[in-house]
Amino acid sequence: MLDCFVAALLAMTFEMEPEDFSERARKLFAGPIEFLKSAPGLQFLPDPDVPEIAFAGRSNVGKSSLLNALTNRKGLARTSNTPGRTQELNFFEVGDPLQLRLVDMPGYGFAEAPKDLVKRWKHLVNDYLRRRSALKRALVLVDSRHGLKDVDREMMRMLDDAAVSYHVVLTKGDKVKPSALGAVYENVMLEAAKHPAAHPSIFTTSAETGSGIAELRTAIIEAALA
Ligand SMILES: Nc1nc2c(ncn2[C@@H]2O[C@H](COP(=O)(O)OP(=O)(O)OP(=O)(O)O)[C@@H](O)[C@H]2O)c(=O)[nH]1
Ligand SMILES: [Mg+2]
Repeated sequence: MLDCFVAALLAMTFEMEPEDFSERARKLFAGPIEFLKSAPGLQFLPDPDVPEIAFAGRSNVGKSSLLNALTNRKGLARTSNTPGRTQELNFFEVGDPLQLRLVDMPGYGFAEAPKDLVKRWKHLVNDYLRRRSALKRALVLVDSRHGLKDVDREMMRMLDDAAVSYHVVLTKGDKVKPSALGAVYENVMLEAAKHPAAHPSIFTTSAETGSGIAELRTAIIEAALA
């Protein structure tokens, strides 16, 4: 009788133990990951059958590079020095069996963007953010050298309005001295705290050195699969 009670108690304790998301994240990101498709409009989206995590940020901020660093694959997402290279919603499938999708969104805010392109981008992204039930979290990438710009604030408001929770992620951390990085981090923290959908955890990353990448992987898995 007592044995049964102890066994039940043990089982409960075991069940209640928090999952080790970092180990789960490490395994998933080391496993099968494939590019699925580029969607130029909502009618081309895959079935919303698994959780999605979307990557947003100014053109050239390092979205595609971060995707490659997270997945440890150099050429998974196309990177380039030409702003505005990514124009569609690019879907990447993680896990076999499929566990989640990463979505590389078109970059915003480059000076020479034609007006109709900006308009098209806004429609596509806004529709996706507002209608996609599978979207569990967004990452708003911000260049460590520049901090938040008005276009980033606009993106954050768009996410607030669509009620999509997001992490601000500082990119290219290797390009900034630690003291300057600390100041940018502080400013971003203070400003993000005023946005209803901004998550309090902010990440500092470098696709070049790999710093902050494992932590971000864990946050992604926690947001998608918790
Ligand atoms: N030093 C350094 N360079 C980086 C880092 N991340 C990206 N870059 C460089 O920044 C440039 C732009 O990177 P991308 O990953 O193509 O940027 P993107 O945000 O996907 O750009 P679009 O698709 O045009 O919106 C490339 O030359 C990258 O090599 C980083 O962490 N450190
Ligand atoms: Mg890109």
